[in-house]
Amino acid sequence: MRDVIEVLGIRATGFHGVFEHEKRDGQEFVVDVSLELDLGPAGESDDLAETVNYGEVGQLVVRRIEGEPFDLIERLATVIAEDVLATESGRLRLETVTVTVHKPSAPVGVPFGDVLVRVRRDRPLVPAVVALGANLGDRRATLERARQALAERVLTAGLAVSDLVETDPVGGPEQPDFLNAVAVGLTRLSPTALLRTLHEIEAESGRVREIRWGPRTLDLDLIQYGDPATGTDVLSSSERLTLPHPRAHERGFVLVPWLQADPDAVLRIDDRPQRVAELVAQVDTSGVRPVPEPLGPSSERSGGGAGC
Ligand code: A4P
Ligand code: MG
Repeated sequence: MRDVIEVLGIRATGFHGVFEHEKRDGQEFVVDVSLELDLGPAGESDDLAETVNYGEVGQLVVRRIEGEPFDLIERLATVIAEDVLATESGRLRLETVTVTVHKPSAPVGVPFGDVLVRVRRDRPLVPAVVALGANLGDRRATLERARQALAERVLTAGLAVSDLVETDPVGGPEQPDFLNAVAVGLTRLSPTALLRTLHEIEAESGRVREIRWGPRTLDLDLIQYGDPATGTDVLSSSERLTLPHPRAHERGFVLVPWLQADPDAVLRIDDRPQRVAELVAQVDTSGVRPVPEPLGPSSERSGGGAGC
C-alpha cells in the first residue's frame, strides 16, 4: 500500500513506567501514528466517510496516554495500535498501523536524546465470502482464472470454492444464463482493499462496467466480511461498499453454492445472524442447476470444461 496518513507528535501526560515516582508524578509521552490505507476513494469523492478521521485517531491516542497506567511503553504502543485498528473506519479501511511512543523524560540514567518504541500491526486473517458470476465469453475459463486470482491475491488462506451452478439470470435485460460459484476463505485485506482487488480482477477478465445487472464476462461481489456468528463481521451502508451484500439473502445463485462451500455459513440479515442452510430452504432455487465438473486445476479434472 503506498498511501499513508500520519499524525505526528501527539502529546499528553501519562503515568506509565516501572518506577513508583513515574506512576505518582507522571510525565509527557509523545506518540506518532502512521496509517496505511487506500486514499483513492477519498481522493476522488472528497468525502470524510471514505477515509480515516485523523482527529478521531488523535483523541483515541490521548485517551490511552492519560488512561490506565502500564509499566511498559511497549504495552502502550500495542493497545493504541489495537484501538486504531478496531475503530469503525479502521476495520473498514486500514491495512497496517505503525505506532511510535516516545518517552523523552524516561529514567535512563545517562544523558540521552529520546527513547522510543515502535510497533507495526497488520490486520489479522479474517473470513470473507466472494460470489463469482459470468454469462459472456468462455465462462468456465474466466471463472477458473478468477479462482486462481482469488487464491493468490484475496482469500490467501483456507480457500474453499463451491462447485459451479448454471443459473437463470435474475433482473436486468434479457441475457444468457450465468455460471456462478462462491469462494470462502481468509483474507488479510481490508474490506475496501478487497473490493478494489475484486474490481482489478474483473477488469483483467475484460469486464467493462456498462449496464447494471446486465451481462458480464465476470462479476465478483463481496458478500460478507468477518463472521456474524461471533459478531466480528464488518457492516457498511455506503453505496461504494455495502456489507453484507444487500441482495445476497434473496438469491439462490449465491446461497446454494455458498452453503456447499461452507455448510455452517451464517449471514446477517436485519441485524440477526441467520443460517444459510435455512435461507436456502426459503428462497426459490428452481433456476439453479448443478454443473458436473468443479473448478480447479485442469489436471484434477477429466476432459475439457463443461457448461460453456
Ligand atoms: N458495491 C457496493 N457493495 C458491494 C459489494 N458488497 N460487492 C458497488 C461488490 N460491489 C459492491 O457493482 C455496482 C456497484 O456496487 C460498484 O460500484 C460497487 O462499488 P457492479 O459489479 O459494477 O455492477 P452490477 O454487478 O451490475 O451491480 P450489482 O448491484 O453488484 O449487481 P449484483 O447484485 O451483483 O447482480 N443472475 C444470475 N443468475 N447470476 C448472477 O451472477 N448477477 C447479477 C448482478 C444480476 N443477475 C444475476 C447475477
Ligand atoms: Mg457486482
